[in-house]
Amino acid sequence: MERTYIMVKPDGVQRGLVGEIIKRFEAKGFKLVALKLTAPGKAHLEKHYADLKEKKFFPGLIQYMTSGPVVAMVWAGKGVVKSGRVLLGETNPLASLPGTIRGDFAIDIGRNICHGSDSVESAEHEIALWFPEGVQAFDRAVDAWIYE
Ligand code: 3AN
Repeated sequence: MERTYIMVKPDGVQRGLVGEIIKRFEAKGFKLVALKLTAPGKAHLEKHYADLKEKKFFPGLIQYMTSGPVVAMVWAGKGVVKSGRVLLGETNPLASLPGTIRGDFAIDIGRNICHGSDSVESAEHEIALWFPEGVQAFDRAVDAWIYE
């Protein structure tokens, strides 16, 4: 089954939005397969955002991302990478529709609450980076009620 890496960023954790974000992915029918509260250092975040390192906002991004703990999660399900990005909304919260997480709870691009992998390939790369210990497989009884 397809997997994606979803992260509640420090602002989302401080604002008490962890449950709200988990709730939306659960309600959709996706399966939570890994979760941890963690406060990674600068080097780890620089790896996560390596493709943005030439951007002007990069130092501010790393500072924001190391300002508090994050909730790192792996979610599984059919089409979860693309659908997860739809649930999150646009990178710029002001361009995000109501009903999306960023559309409902955020204003600034540099405080946009959550991260979601942008492709199946980057999802697997990010899962390996954030869960080097591996992700255990669990069966879930409701699958037959979600997939035909
Ligand atoms: P997304 O998180 O939607 O995949 P990316 O990968 O382009 O978007 O950007 C990663 C993160 O970098 C964003 N979530 C946001 O926190 C930050 N970011 C992106 N663009 C800007 C910008 N123009 N100014 C400040 N921060 C930005």
